[in-house]
Amino acid sequence: MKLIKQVKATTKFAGVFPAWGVVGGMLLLVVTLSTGCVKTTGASVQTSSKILFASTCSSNYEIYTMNPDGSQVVQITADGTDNREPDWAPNGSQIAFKSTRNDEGTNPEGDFEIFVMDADGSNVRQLTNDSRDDRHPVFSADGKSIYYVSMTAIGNFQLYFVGVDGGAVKQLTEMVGGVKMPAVSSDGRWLLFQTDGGSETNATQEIYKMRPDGSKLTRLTNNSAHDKVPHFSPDGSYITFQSKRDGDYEVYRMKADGSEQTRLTRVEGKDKRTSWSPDGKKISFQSTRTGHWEIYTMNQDGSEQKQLTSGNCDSHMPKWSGYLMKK
Ligand SMILES: [Ca+2]
Ligand SMILES: [Ca+2]
Ligand SMILES: [Ca+2]
Repeated sequence: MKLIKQVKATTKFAGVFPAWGVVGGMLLLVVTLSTGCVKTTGASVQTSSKILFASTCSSNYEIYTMNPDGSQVVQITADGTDNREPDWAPNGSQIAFKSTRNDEGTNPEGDFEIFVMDADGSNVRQLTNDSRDDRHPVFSADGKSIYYVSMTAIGNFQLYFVGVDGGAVKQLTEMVGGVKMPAVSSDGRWLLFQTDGGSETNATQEIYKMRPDGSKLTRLTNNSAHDKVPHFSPDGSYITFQSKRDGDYEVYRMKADGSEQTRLTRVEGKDKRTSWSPDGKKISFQSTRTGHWEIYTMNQDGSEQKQLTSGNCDSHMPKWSGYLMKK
């Protein structure tokens, strides 16, 4: 991948700013261009919940936030590289993400590395430094560490762990076929992930949970279709996930022990990548039902599905802040 220097990308960005549509109310773009850089309001700790997402609306993947009703869209990154898979720190003060940035510095291969930045996009720190693909960063419940997956020497992905302040990385899984998409329970006692299936096992992707120390590994789904991208509800009683069991990717919900698997979406197009509001009443997800990837919310029973983003581009990977906040 050819990377663009930050100063050039910023200039280009200012000229082709995305045209956000208006869906379900006013969608206000709050960006101040100051000396060629995107400036945000940048509070250190959040006092209200925001939805974090990645979007191609400025031509490459950049990271944005918005209010849970779709208003007040703020662009957080603008360096012209590939910035995706953002995740909130428990108190909303920091964002973890993956990026191909720093190709002229600490990431000469231009592969995906794991980064952490302050919530206003400042103070970016690179946590991994290798030539392999690093993906799916999520904060631990205490906010001190990041779980992520990294490609191993044999080409599958396994779960790793690194401190937010850097330091040595630690491998947590060694599963046949590999694992992806870790998620953390709000009390920090459980990890969720999907097995990766693929050519090594010729198996479907299925959802597992385990303790962070690797004990109590439990398979939660078991069928002939892919089940993937699990997320706990804030109280840990439910898990949302996506499945192809009915022929089209839909969002499902199950109890934390794998029982009562219930379909929540019934729309043509892919419905994927859930996250929960901090009060456990709403679920955000992404869908191709309009032809582009757009971000939606719905009640936790699947009712009142509402489109938040709209544009001639794709918006992905919503993460609702406050999920891990201590009540
Ligand atoms: Ca890497
Ligand atoms: Ca690298
Ligand atoms: Ca669907």
